[in-house]
Amino acid sequence: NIMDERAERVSDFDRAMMRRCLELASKALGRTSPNPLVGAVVVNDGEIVGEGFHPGPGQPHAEVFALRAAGARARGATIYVNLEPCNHFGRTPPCSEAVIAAGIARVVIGMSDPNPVAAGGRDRLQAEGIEVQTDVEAAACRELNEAFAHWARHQQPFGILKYAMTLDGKIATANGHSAWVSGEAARRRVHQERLAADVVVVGGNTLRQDNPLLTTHAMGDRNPLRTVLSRTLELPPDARLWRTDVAPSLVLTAPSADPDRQAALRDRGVEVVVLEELTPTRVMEYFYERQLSRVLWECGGTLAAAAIAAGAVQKVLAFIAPKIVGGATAPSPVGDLGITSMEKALALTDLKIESFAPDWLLSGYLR
Ligand code: AOF
Ligand code: ZN
Repeated sequence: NIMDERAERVSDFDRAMMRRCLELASKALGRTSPNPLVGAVVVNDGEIVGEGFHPGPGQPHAEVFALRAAGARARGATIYVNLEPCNHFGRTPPCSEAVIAAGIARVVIGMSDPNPVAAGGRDRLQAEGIEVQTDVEAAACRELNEAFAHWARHQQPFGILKYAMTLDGKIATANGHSAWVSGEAARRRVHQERLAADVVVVGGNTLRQDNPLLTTHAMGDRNPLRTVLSRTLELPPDARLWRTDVAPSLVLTAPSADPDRQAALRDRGVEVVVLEELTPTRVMEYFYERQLSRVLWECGGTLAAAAIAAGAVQKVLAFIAPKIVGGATAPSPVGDLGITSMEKALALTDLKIESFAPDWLLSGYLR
């Protein structure tokens, strides 16, 4: 039985080392796009002799740092890495060759490389007579690099729609008041999501109504590119988003936008880019061109519906607060999708529910 054999060869220790790889990989959270988050650990005789992670594009890969740290103790050792070692000359040489040259005896891999250009390390290592185990802690490994996998497979950024709603499905009261739907724990979780994101997107309405800062706050010195989509540029002159000393801001607009308003924003250090067509599809293409691979939509219902309809949302993070505001005209998280029958409802898969007391986070994926 193949599963039994595999179970014997992959131990709890192996799984713990793979978890360590993910922890190391996460040190570069938000800094590696369009590259993946990768960590590596070298273990000789049950002892960790080297660790490393990939800091970002153009820099050495995780395996290289871990092998360097291990030095001669890599000979006969096991290397753990959450992504299949690359087998290509990209910005850096192939990790498969580095692993072979170091005299590694066993390679434990979390997931295969979804990038067809770099894949093949596993076969290369096996051909060399090295023992290889794959798919160790696979679910956690795939989740950490879900944006990279989508990017590599579809040549598109990965879109995440985040919203916070009351138990009766409202994101604000009827007059637009929304601070705050969810509590502190949930909001901290959102800051963490911003840490992992390359871009955060809102529309002009959210900017006018909520005046959000859209930073990671205390989560670290790194912030996503804070982006507003606005055709008219009718935006408050004193918005918190124009504090470009805190984090960079980008306004995407249409050719019809008033040049004086564009100039006023640029004077404040805001980057203004005119797109021929201000649609979620074009916006995602633009992000792809800029190699921004994880896009967090924190917009209101109208833009959220347009993003979903355009296929710009792959994952949904729905925070649910145990409160009721009522109101037939109070806004809800997703506007009109043109769905008239319940069988046509968009179904989420791979659901997860987590507690951020007093709120809940329900997350899942859209096909
Ligand atoms: C690994 N270990 O730590 C990373 C890998 O341009 P390059 O040379 O940086 O190559 C980027 C590709 O290599 C990237 O698309 C992905 O397929 C793989 N990334 N591979 O063995 C690492 N970051
Ligand atoms: Zn590599």
